[in-house]
Amino acid sequence: MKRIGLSLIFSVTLVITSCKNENTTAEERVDEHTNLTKGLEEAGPGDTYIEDQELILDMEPRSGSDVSGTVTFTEVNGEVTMTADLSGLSEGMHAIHIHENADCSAEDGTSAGGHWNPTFEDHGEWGDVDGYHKGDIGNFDVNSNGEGSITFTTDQWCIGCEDETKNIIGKSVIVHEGVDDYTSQPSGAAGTRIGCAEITE
Ligand SMILES: [Cu+2]
Ligand SMILES: [Zn+2]
Repeated sequence: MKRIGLSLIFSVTLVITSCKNENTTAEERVDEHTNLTKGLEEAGPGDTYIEDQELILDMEPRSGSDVSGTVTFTEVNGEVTMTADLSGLSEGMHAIHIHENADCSAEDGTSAGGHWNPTFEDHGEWGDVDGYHKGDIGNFDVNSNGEGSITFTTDQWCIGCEDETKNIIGKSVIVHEGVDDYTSQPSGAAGTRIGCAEITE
């Protein structure tokens, strides 16, 4: 399942400004707010709006695993948020990265290539002053039911923009059996690739 949603959300500032009537009750303000939002959705060209883009990807099992779930990317106001909701994993910490190719065809996920590293830095923990890959999301925890989730937000990615040091389209999300040690080169010694999702529009 892949879905691209493109919706227009009108400026929050406009809505908040218009809801500042101190003589109304909270309930009335909610009504006012709802009506105003409806009104703005029908507004004409030239009005302020924020473009909101969303990709929903299925995580496919690799290397004989039972991994499943979804990975969602949403871009709002120059920031991309990734949310992965996964199951079928072993309990404990697992690495998750963006790898350089949108190609999950290999049974062991190796077709996805190495970590996405458009700025040619060393592997590391996200934000490390000594460098890190743009795909170095990190680790997430999985409970005793085999379920785990992670939410990650950054302004260093975009969905389909011109800047190839930021554009996540054409890459893939890989989940590993092991833990990223944030030190070993070139990929944190995270082990077998047990899940793969191609990031395509
Ligand atoms: Cu990886
Ligand atoms: Zn890396």
